[in-house]
Amino acid sequence: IVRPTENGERYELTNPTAMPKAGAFLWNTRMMIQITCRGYATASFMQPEPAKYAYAPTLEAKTFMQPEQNYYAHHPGRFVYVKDEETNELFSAPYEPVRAKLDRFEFSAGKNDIKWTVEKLGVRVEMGFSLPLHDVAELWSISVTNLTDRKRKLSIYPYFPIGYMSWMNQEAEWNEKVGGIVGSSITPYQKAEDYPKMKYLKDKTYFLCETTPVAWEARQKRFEGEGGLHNPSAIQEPQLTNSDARYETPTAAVQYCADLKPNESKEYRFLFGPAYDEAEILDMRKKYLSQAAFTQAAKEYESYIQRGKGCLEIDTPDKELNNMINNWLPRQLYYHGDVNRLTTDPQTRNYLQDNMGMSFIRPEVCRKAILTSVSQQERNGSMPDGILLAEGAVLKYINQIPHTDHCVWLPIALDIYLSETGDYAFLDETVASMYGDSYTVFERFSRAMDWLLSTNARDERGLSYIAQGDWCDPMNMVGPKGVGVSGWLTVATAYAVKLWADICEASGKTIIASNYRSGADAVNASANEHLWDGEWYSRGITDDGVKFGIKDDKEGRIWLNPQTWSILGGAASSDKIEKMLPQVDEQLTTPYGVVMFAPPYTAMREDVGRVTQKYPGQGENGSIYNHAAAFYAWALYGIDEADRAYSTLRKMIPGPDEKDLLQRGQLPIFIPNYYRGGYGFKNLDRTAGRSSQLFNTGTVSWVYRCFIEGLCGLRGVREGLKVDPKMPSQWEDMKVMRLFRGATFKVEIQRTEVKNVEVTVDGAKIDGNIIRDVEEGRTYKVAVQVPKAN
Ligand code: CEZ
Repeated sequence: IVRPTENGERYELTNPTAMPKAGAFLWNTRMMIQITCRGYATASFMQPEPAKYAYAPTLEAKTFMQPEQNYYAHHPGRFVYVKDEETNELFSAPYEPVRAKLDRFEFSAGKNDIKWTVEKLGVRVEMGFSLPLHDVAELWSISVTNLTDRKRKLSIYPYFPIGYMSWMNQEAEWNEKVGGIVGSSITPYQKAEDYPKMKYLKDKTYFLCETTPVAWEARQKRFEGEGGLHNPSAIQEPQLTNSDARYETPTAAVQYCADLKPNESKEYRFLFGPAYDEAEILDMRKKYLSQAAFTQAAKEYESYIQRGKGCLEIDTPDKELNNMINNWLPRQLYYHGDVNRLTTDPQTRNYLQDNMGMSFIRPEVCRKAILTSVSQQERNGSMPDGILLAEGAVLKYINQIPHTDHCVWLPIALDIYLSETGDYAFLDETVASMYGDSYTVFERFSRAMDWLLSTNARDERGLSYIAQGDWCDPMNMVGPKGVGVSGWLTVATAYAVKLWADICEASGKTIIASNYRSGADAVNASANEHLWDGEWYSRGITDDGVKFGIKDDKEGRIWLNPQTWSILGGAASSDKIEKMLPQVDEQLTTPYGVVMFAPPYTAMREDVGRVTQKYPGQGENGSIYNHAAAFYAWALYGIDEADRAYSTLRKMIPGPDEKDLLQRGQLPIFIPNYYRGGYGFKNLDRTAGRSSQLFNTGTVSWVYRCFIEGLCGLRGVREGLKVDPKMPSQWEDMKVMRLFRGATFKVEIQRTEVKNVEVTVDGAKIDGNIIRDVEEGRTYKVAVQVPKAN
């Protein structure tokens, strides 16, 4: 039911009911749309705060993108009804709202567009859409073909519900001048001082038709009538009634009459989107609503997506992995780096991690993000909870809750940027902050590390305070009194400071480097004294001095992050690692990946917080939270655990076998933020493995890096490219194409009888495994021999 086509550039799903929530997403610099195989869509755009132009039929809460979003008959979507005028039979494409059993169904997710082919009653409907590059609009084409050898008389009804636009003011009507249905509204607000901001919002939604329809409905109730969406009353009549909506729920449904000879097709084009006024709608029509303009926009969009092409092409024994890495993962990463999840105040840790992966695609984006971040550094060296990206933006929602980990992500992002570019001059750049102080990048990073090491951030035992959360956002009740500490943050502090020491060292600042190294050592010593629980590290100590994430806990007994980061930061000695890894295998590893902790909480634990109230196995409450699993994989590569690393990463990708695909319910075109946990637990086992369908996740930068620098072992160092592949033991060879500092490396990796990695560049064996003095524009042929697996 799921198959890759065009070298994995597209994925097709051939059944609309097997994985009902499976879908795909497109974005441009100003908007994002996620659409399911059945036609339900969620779109939003920035103005500058996120807004909608197609709404639910009832008042919606404004919130961040939700996992496992639920769909229902009246959910916003993009549909076409087709009626056979001779028999009155009806079906709809792509599948909703009629849900008629189809003769053929194909949902095809591409990188640049999304398409469907649907057949029923001897009629083929092809739907497809893409986005323009800089404007907020959907470019739809719908074509209908007569597959029979007789003449057909059909009515075709594109149906793009607009929904409940506003409780203050809403209406819709056919607008002759623009050639489409236009819904108008006023975004609700309360404060008079907000009026100037509201005044210029794009409060209109248009559905423009290239070909004038014979009739339309702009009032949802009139369209649907008593028939319901499965068989709308208006469609039962010969012609739609040209209704309008006056403080009634708007919709956009239009009717075409098509008399089709055998094999004849009719094609229609539409534009769907928001606008400020009629003039803007007319502009959009002129700009986009023609075949030529569609073709042009598609070209532009394609080259935009192409610019996000990654720096790695792999040819390994694992075909599905190749597809994911070569086609889809860099695309997801590019999405993150280019639009920052469509928020104006991304959480600092998200902003840094979403952008650090851009080092592999467009390093200047990462560079800029680091500058933007440190320009908002607090006077005391700490980092704020969110980074403001638009004028007038403010910290909202979760960003009003104090989390203590934000400084940690700075050296992590910088480390990737510097390995990829070698741009150490960056450290000397001066950055004035929003508070008026001025320091170099180097000084700002040192200040952030100093803060992490200071008594503002650590208690008298040397453990890091958690306040109302760390990386684990909803862990809000461990330390609200300012006493509780985070086990993870403690070992993560050591990692961050150690990374920073390495960077200091590489830039020739040896004394400073060794000071930070001692700082990290002291943190690690505290961790080992207070957090080691015999076979693993505990997750923290509450305000009341209760240690948790320990063997005596019935729930939340062992957490992945403290183990991972104690490896990364060096707290864990090799004998401790030897104890931890089997525990992770045994208690946390499932067929769908490694869970964030286990067992999941089944009831509120008031000294841990909101995370324990999430549904068991969902979200942070013991799911396979891929972000945490990605940290783990990265740590594993660092200690040469190639098999564990590969298997952790591989399980992030749905499939390839059908049973796995069905259980996850997602196409292998992105990595979701989680798969449900609870594998093997009563009541939870049935849903274990189910995808969140949420493609916003810090996971992707880490995973991409794991494949480039871990699996392929092609990691930048100051002097050049270090070669140290880490293939899983069952592989004998693989080929890799890697772009690095403007050069192309064509690498063939093979297991042979060698003892250590041996590298041959353009026929000559090199000393060691660093290819030095990389020349821009040059293509290097690299042969790598790695030892046989034991
Ligand atoms: O949010 C993510 C955060 O964006 O959760 C991660 C955290 O590191 C990311 O920065 C782990 O906690 O309950 C909550 O508020 C949750 O924390 C969610 O909001 C979670 C969602 O996945 C958002 O996409």
